[in-house]
Amino acid sequence: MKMSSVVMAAMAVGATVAAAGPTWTPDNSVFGNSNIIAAAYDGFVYDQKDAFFNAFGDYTRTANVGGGSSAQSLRWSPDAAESDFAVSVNGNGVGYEYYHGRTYLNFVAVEGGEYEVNLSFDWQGSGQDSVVVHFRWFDGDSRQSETVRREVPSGRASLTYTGTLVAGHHYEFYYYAEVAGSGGLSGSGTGSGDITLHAPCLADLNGDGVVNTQDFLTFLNAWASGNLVADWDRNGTINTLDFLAYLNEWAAGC
Ligand SMILES: [Ca+2]
Ligand SMILES: [Ca+2]
Repeated sequence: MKMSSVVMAAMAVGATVAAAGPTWTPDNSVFGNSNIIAAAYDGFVYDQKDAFFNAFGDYTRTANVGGGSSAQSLRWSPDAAESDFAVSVNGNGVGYEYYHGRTYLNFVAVEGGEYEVNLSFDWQGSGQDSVVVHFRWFDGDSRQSETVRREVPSGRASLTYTGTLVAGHHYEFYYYAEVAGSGGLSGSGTGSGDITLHAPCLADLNGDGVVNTQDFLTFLNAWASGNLVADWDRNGTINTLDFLAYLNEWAAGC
């Protein structure tokens, strides 16, 4: 190994401290209760079914009008939020119609870190003007927000978004999938909305997103030189157990 790579690896060790992963807990102190809404409007009649909650759990609602329906389910856990959307429309409506499932997740970020959103809705039918998926986050502490939206004239709308939670901040995540038309809407659609909290990749010591030989050399240098970064089991001493513990995570990758 060249001396320069040893020095660079040692510098990388000194500059990199693995962060804890993001965690969230339901919280209604800023934005009120979380909610899922199934809604259906056939031009004559509007039906909306809500489920309000302030806890992790499974929630399902279905709205029905004129033989059409809009259903939404949510499974919210400490690791993720997973939603499913299902719409069925039979062409009996007149004029402007829409069918959607909406979710409001209100929570506090206990620990900060990265999350990923994947939203998609696939409509197979006729009479539609738009197929939409929409995601917005609002930070009640910094008062910042961002909206990501995809709209297509037919077929499948989808979006992916990556964001970062700040520890201690209160958030509202709002997302929905919708099909709307202005005459003779008919068909069916299915979709999903997933929010995943990314566990940190601890073995990626230089933080470049991949686990490879460079990370291993970085660890090896820290271990050989007694750098506390190599105290992988955090017991205050650096020995063979730390080497084996790191080796396991390094072999597992991310
Ligand atoms: Ca790496
Ligand atoms: Ca140790």
